[in-house]
Amino acid sequence: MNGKISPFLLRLDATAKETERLLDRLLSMTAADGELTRPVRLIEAMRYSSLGGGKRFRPFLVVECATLFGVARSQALMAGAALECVHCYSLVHDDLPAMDNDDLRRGQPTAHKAFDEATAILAGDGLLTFAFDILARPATHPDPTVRIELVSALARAAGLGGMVGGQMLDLAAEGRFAGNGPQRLGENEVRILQAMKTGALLQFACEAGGMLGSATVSQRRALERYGSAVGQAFQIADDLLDLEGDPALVGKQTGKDAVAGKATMVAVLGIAGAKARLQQLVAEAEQALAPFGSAAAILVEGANFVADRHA
Ligand code: GRG
Repeated sequence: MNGKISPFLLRLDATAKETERLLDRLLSMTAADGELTRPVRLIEAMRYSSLGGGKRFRPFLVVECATLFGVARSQALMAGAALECVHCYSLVHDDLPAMDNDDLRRGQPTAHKAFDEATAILAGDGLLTFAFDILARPATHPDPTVRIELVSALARAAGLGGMVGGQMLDLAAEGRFAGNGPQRLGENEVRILQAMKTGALLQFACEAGGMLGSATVSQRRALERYGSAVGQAFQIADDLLDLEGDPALVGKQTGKDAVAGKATMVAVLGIAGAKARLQQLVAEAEQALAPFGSAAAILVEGANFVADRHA
């Protein structure tokens, strides 16, 4: 290490700061047109859950994929902020006693600990619906057809056949509903579960860049392939962090997956197998970006960042 921060980390940090400023403005105390008032406890819990933390990797993906097509940064940041609202809602609900029952998130008390359970549920609901409010605004894209495409794609990625569906499969695999202990899922079943629970939002991040930039069919296909590989890599890295990570860096309790009998790639392939798969996925992500040449170098670094992350 020569002590210099990499250009990748500088770009990630720049997007994180811009996303923070934008969310701070969008989630102000002042009611928007059509709203009567923003209840103080609710907006405080929504701000607590979405500001002042997080790598903002999903907004980074939106911005960098959109940059490939010369999309205005302000538009990409709006779509990134919308996606971050969905991501933050999912963390708030995932931490609830009925889900993962966690006390710490991003190194801070989880929303239901800092407030209360009912407020945390409503803060999650508020962030989820706010995401679609953001996407539907002309500042996200002047063409309503593009905005509808974004709204529809995010709904699909976040909902029944995406993240929420994946969370349901995850809870079922823990044996929550059948009462006879954790299910032993095969590799393909774990792959589908993870593609839904974690991959769908990350893939949407990449596809959104193409939607904002009116990409061609083959360019969209390339972003989809990249997003899918990064999504799978992200979850495997998360599984490895739960096993080997430092809780002080990860910002939450680790070692919970094995206790809960979670269906992970580490459980299916073993640690060495999961690490090998991770490297394969980084190579797949890089290959997918080949049509964009050197313009996509930062996204290749993004895939490597996912695989090497410690937090
Ligand atoms: C409750 C509807 C519902 C869905 C939950 C997000 C999720 C689905 C579960 C969280 C479990 C988990 C830790 C999944 C691994 C992937 C993931 C979302 C990690 C956290 O994302 P980061 O690392 O977090 O991007 P930051 O804090 O940087 O935003």
